[in-house]
Amino acid sequence: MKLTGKWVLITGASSGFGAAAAAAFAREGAHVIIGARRMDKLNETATAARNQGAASVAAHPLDVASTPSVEAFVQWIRQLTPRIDILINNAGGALGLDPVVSGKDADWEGMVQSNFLGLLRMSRAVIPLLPHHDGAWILNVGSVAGHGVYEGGAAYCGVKAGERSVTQALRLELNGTGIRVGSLDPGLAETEFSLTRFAGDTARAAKVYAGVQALQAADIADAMVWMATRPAHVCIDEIVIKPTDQAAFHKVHRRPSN
Ligand code: 8X3
Repeated sequence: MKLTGKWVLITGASSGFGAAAAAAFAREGAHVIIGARRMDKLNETATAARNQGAASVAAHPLDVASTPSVEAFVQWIRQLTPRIDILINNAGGALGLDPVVSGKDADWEGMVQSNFLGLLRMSRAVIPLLPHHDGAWILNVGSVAGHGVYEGGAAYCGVKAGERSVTQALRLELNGTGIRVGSLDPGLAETEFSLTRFAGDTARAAKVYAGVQALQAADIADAMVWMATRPAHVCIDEIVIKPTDQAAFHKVHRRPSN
């Protein structure tokens, strides 16, 4: 399926996978609509997408953790286009790596709001704009954390497992409409993910990727474009992508530094 002239909506597009996806779909000639909380960063994404040849680019503040913000965002979209062809639910992330016994309410609630409820809110608001043909698509960005657990990951792994449940429920609910639904679940990826998880502690974040040839945001955006461009009758339900160096959560090959 060609992406030229398709309307693609990407949440969490201020950095990482979302920003890379905006550039990648722009290169395909799509209309790119992006949302995120940080407008300064979002505007940088918009400029980059314009430079990549998007049919058009529009950016607007969006906090998926807030129903009024999601509703205002979709009202704004309705002034641009009556239809969205592709929704990429990318917003979310991890907050903290504490074991349950010392977990913080703010971290847990933040992760549930952005990763899990945010996904539900965005899907509810945008599904009415998706056409029932032509391979319309909802892509939820999950994680390998939705396929297993690790110490300190109870809440994050929980919401990412929840994301898979939402994806699978939507797949069932939308069967017969022609709307495709899938999940893309990355492993170790060098984005702002760890910086956010560790509240801006750059040294701790850098350790996560030390010696590992981690995934880059562009690798994930590349896979998104591949999934989106399958023929309309082909739905990629779920993809797990990890760095070659990461065989499992606790099995990561680290190269010695020179
Ligand atoms: C990010 C991957 O392994 O840090 O979603 O949970 S992991």
